[in-house]
Amino acid sequence: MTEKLLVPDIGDFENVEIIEILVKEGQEIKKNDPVITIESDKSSVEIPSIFSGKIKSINVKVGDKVSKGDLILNISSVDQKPFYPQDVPKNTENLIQEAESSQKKTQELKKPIQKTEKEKPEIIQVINKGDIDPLETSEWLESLSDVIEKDGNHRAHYLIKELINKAYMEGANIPYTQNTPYINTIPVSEEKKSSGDQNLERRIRSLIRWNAAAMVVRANRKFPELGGHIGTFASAATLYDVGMNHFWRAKNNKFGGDLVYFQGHSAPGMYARAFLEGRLNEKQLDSFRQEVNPGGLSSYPHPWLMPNFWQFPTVSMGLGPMLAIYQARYMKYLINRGLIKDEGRKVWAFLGDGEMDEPESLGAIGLAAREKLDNLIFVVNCNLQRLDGPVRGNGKIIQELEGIFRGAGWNVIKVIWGSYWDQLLANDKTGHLVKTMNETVDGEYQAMKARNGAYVREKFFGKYPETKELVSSLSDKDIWRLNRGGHDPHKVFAAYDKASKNIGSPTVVIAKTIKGYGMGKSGESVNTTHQTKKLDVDDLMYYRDRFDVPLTDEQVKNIEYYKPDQNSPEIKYIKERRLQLGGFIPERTTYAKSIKAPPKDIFENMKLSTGKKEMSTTMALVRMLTNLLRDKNVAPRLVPIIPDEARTFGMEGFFQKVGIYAHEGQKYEPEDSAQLSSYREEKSGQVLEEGITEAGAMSSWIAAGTSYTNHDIEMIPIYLFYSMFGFQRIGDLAWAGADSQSRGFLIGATAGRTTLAGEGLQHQDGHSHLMASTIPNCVSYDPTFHYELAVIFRDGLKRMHEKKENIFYYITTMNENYPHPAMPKDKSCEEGIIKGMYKIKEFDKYKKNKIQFLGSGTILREMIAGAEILQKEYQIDSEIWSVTSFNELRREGLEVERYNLLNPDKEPKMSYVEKCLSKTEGPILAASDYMRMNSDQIRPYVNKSFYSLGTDGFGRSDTRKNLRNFFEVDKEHVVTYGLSVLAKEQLIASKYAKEAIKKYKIDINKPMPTKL
Ligand SMILES: Cc1ncc(C[n+]2csc(CCOP(=O)(O)OP(=O)(O)O)c2C)c(N)n1
Ligand SMILES: [Mg+2]
Repeated sequence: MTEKLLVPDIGDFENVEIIEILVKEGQEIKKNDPVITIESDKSSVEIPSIFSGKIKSINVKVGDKVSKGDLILNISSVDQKPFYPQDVPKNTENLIQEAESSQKKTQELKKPIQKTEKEKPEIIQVINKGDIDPLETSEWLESLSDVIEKDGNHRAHYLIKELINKAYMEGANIPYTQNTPYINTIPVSEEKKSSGDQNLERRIRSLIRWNAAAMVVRANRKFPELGGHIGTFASAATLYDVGMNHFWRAKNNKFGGDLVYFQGHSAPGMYARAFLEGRLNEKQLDSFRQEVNPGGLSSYPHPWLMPNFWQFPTVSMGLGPMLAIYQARYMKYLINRGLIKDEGRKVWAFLGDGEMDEPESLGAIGLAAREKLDNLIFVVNCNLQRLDGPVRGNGKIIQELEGIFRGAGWNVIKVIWGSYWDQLLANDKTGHLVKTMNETVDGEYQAMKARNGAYVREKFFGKYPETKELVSSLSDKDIWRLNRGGHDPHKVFAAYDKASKNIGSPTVVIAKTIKGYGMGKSGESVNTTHQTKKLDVDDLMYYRDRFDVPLTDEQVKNIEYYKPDQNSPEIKYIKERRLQLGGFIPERTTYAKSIKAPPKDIFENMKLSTGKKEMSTTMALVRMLTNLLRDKNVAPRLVPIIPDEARTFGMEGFFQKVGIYAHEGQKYEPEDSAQLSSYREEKSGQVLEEGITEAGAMSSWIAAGTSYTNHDIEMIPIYLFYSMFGFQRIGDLAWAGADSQSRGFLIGATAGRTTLAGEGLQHQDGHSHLMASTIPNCVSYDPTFHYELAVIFRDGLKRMHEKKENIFYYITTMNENYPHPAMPKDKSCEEGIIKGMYKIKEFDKYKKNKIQFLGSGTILREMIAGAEILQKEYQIDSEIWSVTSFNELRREGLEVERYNLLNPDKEPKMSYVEKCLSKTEGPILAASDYMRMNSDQIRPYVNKSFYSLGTDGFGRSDTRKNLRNFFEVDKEHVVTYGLSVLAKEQLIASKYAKEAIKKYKIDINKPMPTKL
């Protein structure tokens, strides 16, 4: 049966040009195979076949303009019924999905609720004050206790919810509560007990504490300038230890490994553990914070500096939480796309309570809940202090965080009180203890731990006669021993156990601890704890005694490390535990296979002239990506990342082509479902459509760019953004991405100060290249023509993903449409493009005066136009150089210069810039759509007069023409300044320049654009 394949609904476009025919007559094709590519002035999209079969005839050719309903080809179809993707009965699909998920839910509900043996009935707190009918209250509460006892928490929860619903329906005013009482979330009866040897674990923990502190103190004794932290790890030691001994599974040949984001300045604790594990030696510990010589330990987790150890840079507060969320999301993305197995791996992130002040820390928690990231566990160490003092002196950080995370849909587990409190809480029949706990603010809690038992008795328990009575039989010492949840391995174990088993939502464990735990007067719970890095002998003795470290006084005075013998129970235990959990953590390895760069011919059409056809480099990039999606090696590994700007960049074609990643699939029929580029969400979708979050998009880019180590699969992230909302917005994340050795492409689209005509000051970027240049492993380019882009991109693919160089690319693309010439035939052109400059054109008709023009990005075209005028109207010759990267040129120049200075007796080397320009004639005028500093970068490497034009100053909205005139980078200014430069060099008379100023109506009294 012969079928006609027609042009489908392509949205608002008509008469769209065909730029590629992807099939031949006689060819067998399958449903969904692309047959032609069409291109509007903004984007290019492939049209897929809706039949399988053999192509009988093709009715269109490249260059034809087509609209909806036009015949593309005839095909002898083997299909019984044509398949229209847009005809998928979404409702039916939804029904099936709903049925499946409700079935799953019922199954989950049916799962027997694990009944734990209860020693005694649940205690319900009763506060009598203000209760008009205490008897009725206690009947209700008893009923609730019975339900919990008989049918479990789920049933109780259900009944409470129903009661609340009913109350709403009846019009009752329900008080809003975001908090639970200030007690542990997990009742004692439900605590899972650790199978670990608690005595041995405590001894090990004590040694780790000691060695961590010793390492910091020793370093500072040698070099007081080095700094370091003791108090932070001291507060978090148990939180880490329980994870290390029982929960965190390492990567090995059988398992992908859990990913742990360690709190940056708790690094000393990780080194101290690695020392006991035999991974680091004393010499290395003694090189803490001395990283210049090999073997030093980095101050904080920096994968760049310790590439076999640290996996995640976290010390810039707020980045860790975001990166961890997007890492967990990316892990699910890889699973849902079928690229890695679902092994139940987890992402753990350790955060400080002060760190939660950072907007970034909380900025993505909604996404984590929305995407049901049950592979994510946050542990917030609430030691109630940050650097200067209390985090929430007048409030309670734990309650505040509980409310925020609960509101966002997280599973919240509070670990506030240690086991010594259990009995007291059980005896709190009047509820006054919990009342006191609720009423006491963090400032008081902190102060109490800086004092003693008597103080706590008076200030805390002394508030009510009932609480005073509760502790009447306890000594001050007993009261002092009442511990906090985060220091109690039992409570921490129970919390981690519950967190790891939680399904359907991310979990946050909010643990209460003491900053500088065990440091005594030198720094326990005092406002200056954070800065303590020196301990005197008395402090050290106290610390040793507090944790029973088996060192003599002499050894303490020498601040010796303590490492038990290889065969000691401690070392055997620590190793055995890690062996059970698959290996050491942290450890950074990679077993990813490289991705073969696509053959050159995939980019071949980008080396041809576009003739009269105009297009932007952004469009050329999208074309190129569409081509890459046909390369079987590259296609599945591309991770296109867009923060809600796909349409701005003409990438909407990707929605249908590869789908938008959505963990729930698509539960609705999109409004534009009948169109070719309709909004298609899919569980296995490839595009990460992030919504409006550049920080989130960058975090995804980092997750994908480090996939080769964290998931052992090399991926190619390509993140497209408004260039102004790149480095300027997420600079710190870019730095962390560089530290993480991310590989991938950052595309600063709509780039430059004058290409984005209408948008104005906040949108127009004239400095992103300068910011890119500050990152040592960021390779950046500002290409003008499509072939330059193709050469650069292919080289990037090769360097990063085939040869595994730890670099990343920043490429700017513009949204200005213009025709693109063919790539010059000169063999050195490709090399020049990659190195940063090549000669693109020469005017040499008159052989009198010559000037060298160096242009980059869109301004290169103004230079070419200006040079043409100079030739025609002023008989001035010129050579025009396309500078694809001032940044790369400068880097090479620096290196050569350094070599020459360090080798004064050797033949000097020539920088690439010098090689290009030293034999040329005339002065140099360079320009780009960025600040003058961009082109000024290469000034030192030329032995000629050098002048720069650029777009220094605030952007503003206007037409491109007016903007270029304003910033003095249009062809008229190129001509005028060119003449002026030649006059200054005394090569021509100044009258020519003066005439040009008049002719082009240039106001010489206009202030510098930087002042306007
Ligand atoms: C973005 C950023 N700003 C400031 C700092 C400096 N800084 C290091 S630790 C710290 C206090 C951290 O307090 P908290 O998060 O409560 O951690 P704790 O040490 O109490 O566990 C600050 C401000 C930083 N590392 N990163
Ligand atoms: Mg803190």
